[in-house]
Amino acid sequence: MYTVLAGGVGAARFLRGLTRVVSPDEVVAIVNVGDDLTRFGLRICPDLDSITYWLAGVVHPEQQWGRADESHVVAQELARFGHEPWFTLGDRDLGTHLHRTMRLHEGVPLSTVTQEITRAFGLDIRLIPATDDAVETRIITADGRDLHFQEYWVRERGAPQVASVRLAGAASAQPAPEVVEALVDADAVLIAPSNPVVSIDTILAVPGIAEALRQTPAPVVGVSPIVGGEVVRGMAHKLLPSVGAEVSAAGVADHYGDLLDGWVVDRRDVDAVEEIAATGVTCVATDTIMDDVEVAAALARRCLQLASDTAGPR
Ligand code: FO1
Repeated sequence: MYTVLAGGVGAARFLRGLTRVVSPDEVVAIVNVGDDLTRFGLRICPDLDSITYWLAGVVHPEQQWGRADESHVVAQELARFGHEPWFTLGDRDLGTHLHRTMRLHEGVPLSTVTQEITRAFGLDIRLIPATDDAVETRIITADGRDLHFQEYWVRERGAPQVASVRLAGAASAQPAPEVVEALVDADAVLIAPSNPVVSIDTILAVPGIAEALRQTPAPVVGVSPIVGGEVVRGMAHKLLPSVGAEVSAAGVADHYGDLLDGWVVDRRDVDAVEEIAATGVTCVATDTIMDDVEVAAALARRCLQLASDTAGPR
């Protein structure tokens, strides 16, 4: 079993490659739920849905979230009532949110509903939300506001300066069923090139998950989301300074610290390999920009190779 800590699009691209290299039914992704929100009474789980839509081949090709061939009839009708359209929900996408919300109201846990959704999209990979409990990434801005992650990123377009980030509800949250087992019993644990602060740290903030990662006998190998000192996509460059981390491949490795056995950086960061290796983390450089699935598959193969090279008692 190959267990991946996953955020949104970076993780989706990586998982598309990994599922070319190993059988999808051997892959478990533990997915961030800190971005989740309720709009119009509907529960929306952007990272779970982005991964599902990517792997099912139905993601919107330009946006890279939401559905391809999407229409917005419902959003237009909502605008009629003056509902501010800052978070767009397409008609096809709404089907997923309606099903999820209905099942959650019936008392079915998010992890079970997620399995129903992935099966309905024909996926064999296992996606597990980090927790079934309500947790929420909050962005504290330099001007003292406390925003939901989506208010910061979508409504305010990531413009406010970030003072700190917290996962509200984390202290009393529990890992979803099988999350700890997926880490402890894995052959390898891979950390996708997702946002370290609002995707991976929020998974690790759920009590018991970081501990399982430290305890697992499996090698833990991560991929840098920072290439040449710049973020590949998203907002990691705006958030890393808020946790005192440098915006570089070495900075993110240092942020994960002793969780890592191996770290994969892009060829453009080959100069950082020695510095990272000096900290005791085995480091290699390869192509990490997953514009096509062949690159993603080669990257996944390299990660598994590194995992087997670093396997053994820690
Ligand atoms: N991102 C946007 O920039 N604008 C949107 O209106 C928007 C709507 C949306 C609806 C469903 C969904 O699953 C994702 C959506 N996203 C939207 C993407 C999302 O905000 C983020 O990119 C992720 O949360 C970060 O991983």
